Amino acid sequence: MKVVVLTGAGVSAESGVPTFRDADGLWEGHRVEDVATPEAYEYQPSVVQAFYDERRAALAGVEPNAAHRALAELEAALGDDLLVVTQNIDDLHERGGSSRVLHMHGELRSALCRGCGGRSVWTGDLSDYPPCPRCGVTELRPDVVWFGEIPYEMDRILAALDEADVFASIGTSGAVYPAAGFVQYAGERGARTVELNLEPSAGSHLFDDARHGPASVLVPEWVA
Ligand code: BJW
Repeated sequence: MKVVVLTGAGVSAESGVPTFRDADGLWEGHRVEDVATPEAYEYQPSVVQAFYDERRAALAGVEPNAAHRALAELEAALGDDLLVVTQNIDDLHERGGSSRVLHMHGELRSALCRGCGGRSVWTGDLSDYPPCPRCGVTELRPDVVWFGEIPYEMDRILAALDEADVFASIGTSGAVYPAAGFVQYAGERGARTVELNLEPSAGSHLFDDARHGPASVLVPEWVA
């Protein structure tokens, strides 16, 4: 049985990582659609860099929760037949024991060179942006996907959805495309679709099965 799991901010919420669109969302009063853009970075690079520096530093103080661990157990059972596609830029799936993880919106622990396009391990600290290890130019930016940019790994994700018997969406509001379209894409190709989210998402009606509650409870139940 081939399974594709899509995760969003809700899967890390109980680890203490804020979500984007809940009341105590990440951008403190700003709509994420207004600030998670290349234009916002052009206009106020130091503000945006500081925001990601803070989130990178905060990673050290959070741990994977029962939902991350349950998905690692599912990988132990299914092996290559499980693929986790995460919109999250934290590393909690990996620290929870998963290895088959695609970060479609990038990663906090990675840097992207605006000069050569190379991706490298992030080594900078607050406001200390090192030169690109590949081309030597100091043009590193957070390696994350902002609105208007193309998410990573789309070919591999769509290929996995083509083959999936089950598609599960966990802890995501369904507000952002292309991830929000995966349920329809997978369903049309024969996958059984399930939503596990605190509350009904924007596309909840598109799923064959929708279960609502905290991921730390729902995911272990679903995996068992
Ligand atoms: C719990 C819980 C608990 C809480 N347990 N659950 C018009 C129509 C259609 C599309 C577009 C359009 N206009 C523009 C577009 C495209 C645009 C888009 O979607 N815009 C929308 C605003 C409409 N998309 C893009 O631009 C994307 N690129 C693109 O489309 O390129 C074209 C292309 C695609 C494919 C192939 C070829 C070409 C890029 C989108 C980039 C999004 N970037 C961000 C920032 C990343 C870096 C960072 O982290 O800072 O990604 S924005 C932000 O939203 C972040 C997230 O990954 C993403 C999704 O958020 P998520 O994870 O769903 O979080 P929340 O907060 O929204 O929801 C949390 C959920 O958890 C809630 O439902 C809670 O209830 C729940 N929850 N606690 C379980 N304990």
